[in-house]
Amino acid sequence: MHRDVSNVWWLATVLGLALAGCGSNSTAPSGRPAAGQIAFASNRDGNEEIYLMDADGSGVTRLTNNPARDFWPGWSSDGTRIAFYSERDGNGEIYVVNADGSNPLNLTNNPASDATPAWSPDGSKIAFTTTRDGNGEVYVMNADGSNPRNLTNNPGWDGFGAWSPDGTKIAFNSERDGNGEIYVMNADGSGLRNLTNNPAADLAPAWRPR
Ligand SMILES: [Ca+2]
Ligand SMILES: [Ca+2]
Ligand SMILES: [Ca+2]
Repeated sequence: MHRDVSNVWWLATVLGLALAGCGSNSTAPSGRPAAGQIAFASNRDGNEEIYLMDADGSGVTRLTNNPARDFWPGWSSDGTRIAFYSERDGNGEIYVVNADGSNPLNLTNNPASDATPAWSPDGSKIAFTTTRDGNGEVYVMNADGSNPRNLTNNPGWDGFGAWSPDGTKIAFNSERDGNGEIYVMNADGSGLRNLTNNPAADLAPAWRPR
């Protein structure tokens, strides 16, 4: 089943957006708010952009600024960078920007939709969903965009890769049996296992952190 992953904005909303801590507003030794910061998407300027705010809602900063849709923020585990989805070149691509908004980099470049970036726990790789092969697949690329490779490779819709905390496995959503199921595979695509098996839609896996 072909499905354009750019049309699942609703799912990003259902899943919740990238949350990094909650609590008081004091400053940690790192210089960041002790309670953390929250990346989110908003169309308050007329189209979707990536924003950052402190956990009490203060310090709102816009990290992107272009007329296309930018959403789906995902933090690097060290909190220095945010991967996100953007349509600024006319179709969905994965970009990365520093947490201060500097140095935006385009990591994918093809006419298909590339979406749902998820950073590996060690920061070296980014999993994403792409339709470049004609249907949704889970790909992994190096964090600089090099060496993209297809981990799923079947005619059903596969997407929404989620890393295990130790970085050895990726859970994902697949419709290869005709409806949504949760699967898990090793981070190189081997060792595929089907974890759910029922006629209802199972989707949007999220691995519990350590
Ligand atoms: Ca925008
Ligand atoms: Ca693309
Ligand atoms: Ca597929």
